[in-house]
Amino acid sequence: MERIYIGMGSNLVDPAEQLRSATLALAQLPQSELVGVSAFYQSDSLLPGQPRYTNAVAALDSTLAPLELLDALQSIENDQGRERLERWGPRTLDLDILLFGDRLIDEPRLKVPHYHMHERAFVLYPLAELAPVDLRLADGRSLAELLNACPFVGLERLATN
Ligand code: A4P
Ligand code: MG
Repeated sequence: MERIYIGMGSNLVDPAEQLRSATLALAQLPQSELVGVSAFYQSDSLLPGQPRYTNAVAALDSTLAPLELLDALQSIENDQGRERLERWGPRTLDLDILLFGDRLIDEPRLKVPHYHMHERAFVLYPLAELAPVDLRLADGRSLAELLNACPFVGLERLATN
């Protein structure tokens, strides 16, 4: 079993409900056990002119291979009506593999750790609810260091999931 952290994001068609459905789908994945889900956080889109996002992080233990997990996550996205019209476009559901054990993965379809995760408050703060602060990225930086460098600005933590 490896511990995997998955970033969830939505800014279309009832985002909180999208994340709740995604959580149920993650709990059904084969060879896997859903360990926890963070609170939901709202923030403005990194791209102006898009609806606000709701984001959360899920922790999963799994024996799936990384590309098998990516395939499974993309079918969950598709089941929830994801349309890939433009990169970074608004989406009903985005599931990103943030960390996969302590692996460094650099394949055409999959880069882990997820690029930019280290500077995104909407990834780091929910991740910190689930992961130990001495968790280290493959490049040696700890989650505590990343949080220190990333202010909790523009994030709204929702009281209920
Ligand atoms: N891919 C490579 N590495 C990974 C990985 N670690 N996890 C490939 C998942 N997929 C990975 O992704 C494009 C391709 O990336 C996939 O086919 C896969 O093979 P996608 O989900 O189709 O496209 P995308 O989501 O538009 O691109 P990307 O790069 O995932 O965008 P981001 O970084 O997710 O940015 N603002 C707020 N507040 N909250 C957000 O969540 N998200 C975005 C999108 C912009 N602004 C945001 C948010
Ligand atoms: Mg994505």
